[in-house]
Amino acid sequence: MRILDELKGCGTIGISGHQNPDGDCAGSCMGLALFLRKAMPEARVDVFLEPLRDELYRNIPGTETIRADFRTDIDCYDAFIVLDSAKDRISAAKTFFDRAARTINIDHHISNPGSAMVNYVNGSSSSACELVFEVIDHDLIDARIAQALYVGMVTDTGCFRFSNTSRRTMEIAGYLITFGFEFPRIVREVYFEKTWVQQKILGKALSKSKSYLGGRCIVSTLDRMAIQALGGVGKDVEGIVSALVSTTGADCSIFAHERQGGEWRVSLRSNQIVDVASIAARFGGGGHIRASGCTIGPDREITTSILKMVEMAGEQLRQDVQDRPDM
Ligand SMILES: [Mn+2]
Repeated sequence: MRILDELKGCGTIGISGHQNPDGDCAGSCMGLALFLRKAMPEARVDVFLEPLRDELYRNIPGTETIRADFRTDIDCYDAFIVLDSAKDRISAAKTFFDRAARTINIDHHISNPGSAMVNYVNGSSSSACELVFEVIDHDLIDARIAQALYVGMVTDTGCFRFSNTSRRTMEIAGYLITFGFEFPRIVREVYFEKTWVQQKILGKALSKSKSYLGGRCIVSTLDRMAIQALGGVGKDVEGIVSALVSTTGADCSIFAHERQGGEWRVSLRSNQIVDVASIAARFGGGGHIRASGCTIGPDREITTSILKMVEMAGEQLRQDVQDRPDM
């Protein structure tokens, strides 16, 4: 797909991505918007996204033009583009999408059935930003566009660590950094940096963690009181479950934190063997083999539920040993 061919004759273009936008969502929307504003100077390009986390707002160029209030004076956009998700997760932008004369969906989630008139969905791509790079004209890329796309690639590949990182991903990232933006700062601020409160919460979770299955499953929990006592809120627990699974000898981790109303949000990770999606599914949740989550309602006892999850992980680990051929 060449995006300029798809948008020929369009005077008004809307762009949106999923709710609770991450680096890939915001980076792909802004990367594409900055490109279109340059390639089609006569056209009006509006971006609609929920408010961004501060580190994304600062590190993705052009974010000050985002319409976070989802207001516009345009009734029907000539074209509306959804990035990094299907049309069902774009909150208030759904109205603009439904009214638009032409709709386009660009996404790298394999579950996306293609929800627009024109679809470019590639489940083997690392990120929506990688797909945006493929559809724009490369002679118009500048440092701002390159930086926006780089942020998304860093976010969705875990800094080029996850298995979705391909040779093509590295080639594109290598090309983008030649535009001379400050990429070490982006990796630090977007990927590694935590607030002091978040660091203290992580410390608390690590210090009270428990080791099960001979060190192959590391578990920790934080109730609301514990998070509040350190000055934090629910979203400050992000990344804890990954820190737990990075323990030597561990294959999986479980982290649960209490939300309003006595509900617990449980996150599960694994490195190589345990299929945490199947465990989460047994508790009404879901996700990927290596990263999943579920919610345990107030009617269920969290400690008992977690012990059941550990038991299921243990069964999988034992099965794995049995399945291995004799050396
Ligand atoms: Mn993405």
